[in-house]
Amino acid sequence: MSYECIVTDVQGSGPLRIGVVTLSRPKQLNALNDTLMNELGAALKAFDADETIGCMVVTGSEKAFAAGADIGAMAGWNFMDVYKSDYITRNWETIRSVRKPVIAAVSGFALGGGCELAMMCDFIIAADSAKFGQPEIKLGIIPGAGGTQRLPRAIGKAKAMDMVLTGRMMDAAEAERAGLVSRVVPAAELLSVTLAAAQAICEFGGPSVMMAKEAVNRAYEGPLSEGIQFERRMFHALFATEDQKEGMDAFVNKRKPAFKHR
Ligand code: DAK
Repeated sequence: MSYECIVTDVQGSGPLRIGVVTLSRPKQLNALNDTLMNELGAALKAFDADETIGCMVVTGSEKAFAAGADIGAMAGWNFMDVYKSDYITRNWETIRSVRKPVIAAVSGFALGGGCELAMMCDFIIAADSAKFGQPEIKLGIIPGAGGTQRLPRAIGKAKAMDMVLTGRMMDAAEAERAGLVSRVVPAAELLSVTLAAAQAICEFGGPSVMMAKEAVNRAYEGPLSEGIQFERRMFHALFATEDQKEGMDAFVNKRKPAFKHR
């Protein structure tokens, strides 16, 4: 499948492989327009439905993961344009319906919608060159793709307020200290480290990977008591899978498990 604003690729070895999506609007620092968001959603949904894919990676260029929503495209819109066309919700939320893990590999700028897109992924691995920010305030708007909600959950209210109200950028080291990213690696190793993490995920049992993602998202999005209840049900349900029998038998018999992803 060929796209205009993204490049897709399959990487890794073994029965389950890694679907990689690279954002590619280099002249605009991967600014996110409708075409790009439609293509990203379609590519992720296709990988999600593909039985041979176990994990996905979304990445950009060395200079920019994405410098935000396309300001040129938005500049002339009025309230009715964005409200009636359900701007953002209609194609930005697709990534949240993907059931397999999606890792963001971020190098360079992840600003505005770019930071929000990275936060919609399941976790972020950052290059030491990464810069995160929600600078929408400088454009007379506010974050509109979850930034005011996901950023405080990720880094706490004080830092989120600072970022959203001053529009300042946070470098990779600060982002790691604050809990926005899971690891920081040298820029040259970003893709290899991210692919290694994705490969490790691909080698675990598919049902437990999907249920683990669902359960962590409950913690992130809902109240604790509901999350605990959900986790318990998922945990119980995994005892109905072949992978649980295999994983535990392999441990007891001191051998490597051969998961069948069912
Ligand atoms: N959109 C369009 N083009 C962009 C862009 C963007 N967000 N960011 C950069 N570019 C373009 C620049 O215009 C420039 O194009 P040419 O002039 O070469 O044609 C090219 O990319 C290279 O950029 P610079 O020359 O500026 O490069 P520098 O290295 O000097 O600076 C920078 C890099 C990332 C610091 C700078 O480009 C910058 O500040 N960019 C804007 C960052 C920004 O403000 N991002 C937030 C965008 S607002 C909504 C929901 C969500 C949103 C909106 C509404 N609703 C629910 C309604 C989200 C909004 C946003 O994300």
